[in-house]
Amino acid sequence: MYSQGLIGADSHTEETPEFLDAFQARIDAEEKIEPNDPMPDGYRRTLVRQIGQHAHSEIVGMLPEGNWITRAPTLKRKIALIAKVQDEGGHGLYLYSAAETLGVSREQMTEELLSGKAKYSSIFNYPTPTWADIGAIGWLVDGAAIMNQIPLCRCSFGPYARAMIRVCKEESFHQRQGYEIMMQLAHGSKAQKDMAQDALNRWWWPSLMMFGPHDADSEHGDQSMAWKIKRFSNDALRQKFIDATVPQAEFIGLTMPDPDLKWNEERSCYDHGPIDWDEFWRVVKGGGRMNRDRITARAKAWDDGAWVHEAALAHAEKRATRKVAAE
Ligand code: BYC
Repeated sequence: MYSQGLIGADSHTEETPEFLDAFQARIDAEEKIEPNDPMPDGYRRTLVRQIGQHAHSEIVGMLPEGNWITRAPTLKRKIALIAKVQDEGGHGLYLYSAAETLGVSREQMTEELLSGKAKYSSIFNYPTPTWADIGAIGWLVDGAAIMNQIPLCRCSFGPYARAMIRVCKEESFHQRQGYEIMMQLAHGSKAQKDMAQDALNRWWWPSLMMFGPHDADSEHGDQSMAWKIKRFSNDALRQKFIDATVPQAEFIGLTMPDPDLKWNEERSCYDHGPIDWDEFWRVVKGGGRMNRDRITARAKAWDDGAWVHEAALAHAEKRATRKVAAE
């Protein structure tokens, strides 16, 4: 997907069976792989793809919530929402930096997002028509993100794993602010409770899709698990999320929009109804309600910010020239 630069590890390492075995032995011994270490090209490409997609998701993820900053119902809600959206921007920056250590530039990654070559999470292509959507995003979307990201703190690639530690702490605050919004709405007037239930109805299934296709259809899953980039499969994390979230909905008196959802004594987890994978792939391929708006907004932000970018680069170049001249 991304063209590979030459920064970091030697991209010409010959991938002999001995080299691949030695690399796998490091992974199996739980050693962290660092940017300048020799690594198989596939490992590097998988990380650039996943970290790039993750970074784009954080940045695009600022848009649906940013939409509500000027309309948050109280000053306190507005302060919390601004802080949350700002955190997402920070997460995107750590992640772009982690990907850059693998020899891909931020410009390349952004171009691939804007051209539609690079993906971002399907979840951000749904609209946020009511205030309860902000509660549902915090509770469900950040809740799903935490479930996915806690294991990434143990990812075999050092810069990604370290970035995830801070990201997860912040996501935990985001999840609570969302759940607290839902709790207050669910305990409010009938209209407020209905609004909360409607948001849950619209966000539940897309949240389950965030974990990616079923294991049998996950193209990269097995290799990523062998490389300990991913620690759990898509279905395993989805199940953990369902099991953690259903009691939270019950606690605030909301109903999951899945008639097949049932506790399974034998498996000690919830069974759930079928996920609409046609919808998932349609949204991933650009056919969601908000895909076009999201990319248009990102393209505008990139173009509007070009002068800042150029000024920062010119400043950095000038400093480097001065440093060389002084040596
Ligand atoms: N949306 O082989 P698979 C957040 C793609 S942001 C779109 O299982 P993999 C937040 C997948 O890329 C949350 N595409 O892939 C921010 C692959 O296509 P390519 C973002 C998806 O990589 C603001 C194909 O389907 N989190 O937290 O092994 C506010 C086959 O899938 C999706 C991350 O990015 C999807 N949902 O596993 C609030 C976490 N799912 O690339 C919250 C890091 C799958 O071959 N990423 N695809 O063209 C991951 O953990 C993994 O990349 C995934 C997919 C579990 C998502």
